[in-house]
Amino acid sequence: MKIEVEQLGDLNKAKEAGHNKNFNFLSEALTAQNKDVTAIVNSLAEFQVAIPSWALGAGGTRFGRFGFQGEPSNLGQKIDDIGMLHQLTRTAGAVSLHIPWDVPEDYMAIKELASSHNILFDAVNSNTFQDQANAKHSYKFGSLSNISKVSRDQAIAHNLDVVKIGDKLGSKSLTVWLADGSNFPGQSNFQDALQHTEDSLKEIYKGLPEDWKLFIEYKPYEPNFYSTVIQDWGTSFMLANACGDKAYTLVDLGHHLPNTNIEQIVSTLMLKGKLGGFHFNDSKYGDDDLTVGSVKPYALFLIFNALVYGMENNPQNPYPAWMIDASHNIKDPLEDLMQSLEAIQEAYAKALLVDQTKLRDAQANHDVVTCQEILQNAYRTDVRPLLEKARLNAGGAINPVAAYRELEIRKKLIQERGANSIATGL
Ligand code: LRH
Ligand code: MN
Repeated sequence: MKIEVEQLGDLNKAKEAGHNKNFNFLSEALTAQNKDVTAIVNSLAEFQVAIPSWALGAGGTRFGRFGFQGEPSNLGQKIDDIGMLHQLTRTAGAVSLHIPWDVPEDYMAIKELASSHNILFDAVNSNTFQDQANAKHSYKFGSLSNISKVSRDQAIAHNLDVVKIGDKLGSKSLTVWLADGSNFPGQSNFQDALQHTEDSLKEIYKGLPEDWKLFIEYKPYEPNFYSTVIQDWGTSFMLANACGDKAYTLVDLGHHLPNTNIEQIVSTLMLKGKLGGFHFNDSKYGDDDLTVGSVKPYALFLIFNALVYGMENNPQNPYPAWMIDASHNIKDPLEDLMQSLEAIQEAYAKALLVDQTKLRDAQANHDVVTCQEILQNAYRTDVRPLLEKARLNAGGAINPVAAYRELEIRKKLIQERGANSIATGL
């Protein structure tokens, strides 16, 4: 569904006075600190996050799923929903497809629809953690790591098919996440599993078009609960190096054991030129896939501080891929995604306020107190007027969630799609 530009204009009109007052106040304060407000606003506008095609309906757990009315029941409707998100936020300019959940029926039609919404195709995701109905060999005991060669070959072939699908859509990267591992001590030979995985990834790597990237996503546990073959950043980093220059590590924020220092992992990967991209979400315990910034916003800020430093000082690392990977168990998926996009932009804006030079000087003088002051001054700055300005400049909504509700978009989607339409995905 498309929102009429006039409708958006009217909604913004009602909020413009408040926005201008806050924006002018903040700009004055930041300009006094020699911050280039226009440059920061432009950086926010350029920062585009890919929306996961598998997170546009209600998610669930093994204990149940509470459906959300008006869900998109095909890829076209998913692209339409992302188009609506992009119209309001101006920062959701891409989609990350999951195969086979979202195989296009008509490639031309889907490409035209996506470009009509200014939506690009970011990384495509393979799926060797579920057995497809017509599958010859099961992934119950693994895919790329499986002791049985026929299962490994089937998984390699699937990944090469996913690359072909992405290539037809204009995608330039493949994300491989493996559920492979074991549930009990003694169940698998760790070395065989890792070596099979490395050899299998190298076969997939050989099939990558010249200008493509391979993202290797790690995760400590789930669905296997004793061991996971690609369990941590080090294993992913090792496998990426074994594959070659086009292979990188993908950091899913929810894929870390409690209290892991993720910003240090990000710094290390960027120094080594192997940070491929992100799956943004938040979590309290495990891979909870909660709204970005809803539980640990300061941790997200510290990660963006490491990212901004890396993007300014590590030309050896390519521009990372920004993607959300969340599951909406109780919230309206579209409102949840808008809150996540806001939290990502907010963390990025605050990180852009960190005076990296002053921080280096304070670090050099072991002035630990000043180091913290520099970080927390940035973090404690209410940057929301900058986000609003970036959206306004790009024709978006000053307040996307408020606009979504005032325009009764969910109600219209239910009228259009019915109450029982269900989205493919998690
Ligand atoms: C695994 C994961 C992976 C996706 C899946 C939907 O937990 O993060 O990125 O394939 O979620
Ligand atoms: Mn993920």
